[in-house]
Amino acid sequence: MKNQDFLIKILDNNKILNLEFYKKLFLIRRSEEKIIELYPENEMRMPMHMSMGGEAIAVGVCHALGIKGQVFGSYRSHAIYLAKTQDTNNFFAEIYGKTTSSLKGKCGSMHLCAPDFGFMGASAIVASIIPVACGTAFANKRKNNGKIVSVFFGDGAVDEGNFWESLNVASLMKLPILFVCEDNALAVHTPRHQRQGYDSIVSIVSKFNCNVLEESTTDTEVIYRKTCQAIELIRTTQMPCFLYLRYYRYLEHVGTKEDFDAGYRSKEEFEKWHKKDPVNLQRKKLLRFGIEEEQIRKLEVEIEGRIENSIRLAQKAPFTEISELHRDVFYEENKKD
Ligand SMILES: Cc1ncc(C[n+]2csc(CCOP(=O)(O)OP(=O)(O)O)c2C)c(N)n1
Ligand SMILES: [Mg+2]
Repeated sequence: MKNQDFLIKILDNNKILNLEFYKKLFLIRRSEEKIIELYPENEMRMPMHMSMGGEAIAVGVCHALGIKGQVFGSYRSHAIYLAKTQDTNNFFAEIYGKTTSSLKGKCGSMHLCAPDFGFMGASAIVASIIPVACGTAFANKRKNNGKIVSVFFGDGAVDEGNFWESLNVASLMKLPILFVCEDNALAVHTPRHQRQGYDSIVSIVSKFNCNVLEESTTDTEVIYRKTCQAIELIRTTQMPCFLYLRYYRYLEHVGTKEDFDAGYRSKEEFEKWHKKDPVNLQRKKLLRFGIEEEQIRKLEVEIEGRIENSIRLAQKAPFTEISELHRDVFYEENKKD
């Protein structure tokens, strides 16, 4: 292949990759915007921890891991679920608590999972999923199946013993695991500097037998490439990797509203981050690649149609029968107390 053809091929591949990122980012953003619109109707009967602002992390990391890559998340996992599955039918059926969801409405927004797509589970107890992810990584290592587990958690999870014990075990046992710390500098309303007796988590984790990478960006492609580097490091060094990524949470800790009047953070800070909003940034990138505005809009309309349709189906679907309550859950049938 001539040099020029080779360059064109690379550019084409990059364009396809970035288009793929945009489709996922837009799907996640519009799905959450619909939740904001419809939540006040009180038909989605569950707390909502929105991903808005952090979409680039879920899309970049999950794309690098691929469908087979196993991931675990927290109660803030809408973006991970949709990045992994792009399945808005199941997503909306689940958050409307309906039987048409493959989870039958028993998990809700905080405990989303899709094992067929490698999204293995999520927990609302801060940091509690990290040791579960380590256990899965240990099983993969024992089976020698080449799989890499990734676990997403917030900066608040780093305040928990569970995190440090897991990091220690993963470093000691050389587990094939990618720790993804999504740092929005807040645990509910408490800023990081009021909770942590050190300045840099990265410098402490570096003392473990664990690779460390960090990035502060809203560019999905940069996060994707960092994750590819992390996966390569896990494979070549046979050690875990800690990927530290900063982002800004757009909405209140739980709920669908902005909370800049709550007094713990400023609108100016939001505006600074919003200038480099991950979805807008990616859209501009597509235009720079020469993709026409009309083409992008067509794509967006198609995705919006899919979301609207999923919502209509979810609204019309029946609730799960009471007889389902104890199916698919750990339950001691004969326990009498
Ligand atoms: C073990 C435990 N302690 C306290 C809580 C209450 N709680 C829910 S979310 C949260 C903050 C977690 O912050 P972070 O891990 O940074 O995640 P973020 O919400 O910022 O995504 C706390 C303290 C909990 N769910 N679990
Ligand atoms: Mg946080």
